[in-house]
Amino acid sequence: MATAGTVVHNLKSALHRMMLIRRVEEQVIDLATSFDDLIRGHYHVYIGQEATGVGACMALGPDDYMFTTHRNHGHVIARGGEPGPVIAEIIGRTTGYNKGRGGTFHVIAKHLGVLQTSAIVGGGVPMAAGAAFSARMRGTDQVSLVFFGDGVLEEGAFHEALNMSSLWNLPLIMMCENNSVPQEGRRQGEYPTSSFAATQLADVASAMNVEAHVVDGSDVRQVGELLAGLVGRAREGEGPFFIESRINRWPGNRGQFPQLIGGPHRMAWTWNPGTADTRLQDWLADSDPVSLLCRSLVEEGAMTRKEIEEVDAAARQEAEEAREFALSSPMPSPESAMDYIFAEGETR
Ligand SMILES: Cc1ncc(C[n+]2csc(CCOP(=O)(O)OP(=O)(O)O)c2C)c(N)n1
Ligand SMILES: [Mg+2]
Repeated sequence: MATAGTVVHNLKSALHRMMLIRRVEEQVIDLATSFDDLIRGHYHVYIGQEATGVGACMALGPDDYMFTTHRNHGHVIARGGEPGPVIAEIIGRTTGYNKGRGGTFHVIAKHLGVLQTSAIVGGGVPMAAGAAFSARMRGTDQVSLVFFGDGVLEEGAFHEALNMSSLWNLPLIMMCENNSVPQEGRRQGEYPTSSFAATQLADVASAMNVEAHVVDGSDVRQVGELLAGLVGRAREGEGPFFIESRINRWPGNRGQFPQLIGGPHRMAWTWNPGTADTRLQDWLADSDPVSLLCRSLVEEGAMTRKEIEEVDAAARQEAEEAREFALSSPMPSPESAMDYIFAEGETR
């Protein structure tokens, strides 16, 4: 049974994971902007969504499955991935989790139950339903959790997987990260575009007899507690479940490419949002999951500012070392271009 002590311990490790994600993503943005062609094409970061990934992954067991999207870096670290092989994968090095073959969109980590990723909007949901079906067929108690964005509800693959997983009571958890930007007349978290007919995303799941929940995506405790209950119930055969995690998008993620407004995050901004760039202030005060957790831990007397800053310094150092590890790792040789194409080859 969880005691107050274990709750604080879990929150400290959640804080560390969330800070690690943020510091690694800052390195990714720096690598993409300081070097030509190190990351080829587009890339996406998970800054501002850390509480959803970490809170959800805290609830999973070691044998469970996790599927992710174009924002996979943060999900893989939330699941326990090491930052070195994650950054190495992103920049295409042989020491990456997928030996540099996947790049930023495909940080696949089979040893963590991350069997595949999909940058196709909606692509992860049927794969996750398939893994849940496989667990059912094999008689295991594994759960399959899939992260996806609100845009996925516009894709047919989502609706087919929702329907089949409901009919078959699959141990599937559909975690929708709704980071849509609120528009006038809509409350935060309501879907703002004219290209989706439902106002409340959860209604879509409910119509398919899938139990649906809405959670504050800036609050790692809320996400963690909800998911702990749902993962346990999915294991007992009560799935599937749909969750809408409402996220106020990080202002640096509003353009086509991520932008570190005012540079890497400073802890002074956490303690006093008014010291940050004006574009960040409201977000830091009301919505930044890292800053909200830091301030609440201090207010509750669970940690001091100094202790929190030490956790951050450790995360920053890990991210810097991961960057150096990745940059000093070799690119795959041209002769190896045909390796790992077929299943009988060496896989990790
Ligand atoms: C089927 C498909 N259509 C379009 C795209 C291009 N695309 C990449 S990310 C993205 C936005 C997805 O929105 P959402 O699922 O809400 O995720 P977010 O980026 O907001 O986290 C789009 C349209 C794609 N990858 N796949
Ligand atoms: Mg979105």
